Amino acid sequence: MLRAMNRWAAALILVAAMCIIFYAGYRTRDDIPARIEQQIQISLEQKPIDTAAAPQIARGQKSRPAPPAAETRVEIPSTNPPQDNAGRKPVVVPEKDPGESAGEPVLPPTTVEGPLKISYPKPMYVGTPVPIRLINLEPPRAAGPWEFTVPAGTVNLARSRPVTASDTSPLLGSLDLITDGDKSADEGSYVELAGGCQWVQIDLGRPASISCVVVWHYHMQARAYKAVVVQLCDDPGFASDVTTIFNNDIDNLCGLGAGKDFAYVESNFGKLMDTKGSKGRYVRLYSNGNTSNGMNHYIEVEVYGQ
Ligand SMILES: [Ca+2]
Repeated sequence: MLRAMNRWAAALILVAAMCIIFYAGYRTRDDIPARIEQQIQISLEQKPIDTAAAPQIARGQKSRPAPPAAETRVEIPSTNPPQDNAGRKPVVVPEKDPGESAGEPVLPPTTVEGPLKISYPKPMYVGTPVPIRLINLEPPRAAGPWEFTVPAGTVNLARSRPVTASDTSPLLGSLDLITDGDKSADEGSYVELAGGCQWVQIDLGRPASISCVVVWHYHMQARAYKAVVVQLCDDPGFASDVTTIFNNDIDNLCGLGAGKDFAYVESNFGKLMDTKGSKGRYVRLYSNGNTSNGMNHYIEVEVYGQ
């Protein structure tokens, strides 16, 4: 009898133990989604890694862990132009070349050896021609463009370059008119210097090999300028190593020595002077009045070289 009761007690204990184990397993399975959700929430609330506070690379360690990628902001350009507050489109001002002025456009350097291309102003002779009496006046030349061959890389080195003069206070105009590219003879397009022997000087900015110089003194009237002398030098004071490329000052009025070149009549084609590749940084041009009056004038000077 006692042995039978022990069996029943053991069976009850075994059944109770199984029920407890089954119940515990059931609770554990129900908790899994809740715990996963809690872990995800904790991960989302974690702050970014502070790279400054991150441990330094230990000796022998090849590299530190890569820091979290920085936020990349992608700007999507608008297809509409920006507008001001009034909804109006802004005025677009085109960029201007520093060397650009009211004159002719700056031509690019020549790419091959060939004819020099010069932009000429329109002829502007007006009034009654004044008789020209010079014993060294050249024979009449057929009016037309100059035919002159220049090497590759030739450009007008004088364009927009600074100009100085013996007469620092011109009677009309200003010295910058001499290199501004405007070759008109209209009022406001030329500079008038005082009478007597005067010079103007262009700084090319660097020593250059010069093929030719083209000069427009004043072409509103058929006249010739006297004592025209053109020189090149690397010294702005023209104290030494001066190269004279043109001199028709047969009476040595400017004190630079008597020249043998011909005097010439002004025209819209200007006067081309062959410098035969002479070198220099500064170009100085002298004159001593003209056959109409005692003043000295310049419309434009071009210096073609490399
Ligand atoms: Ca000019």
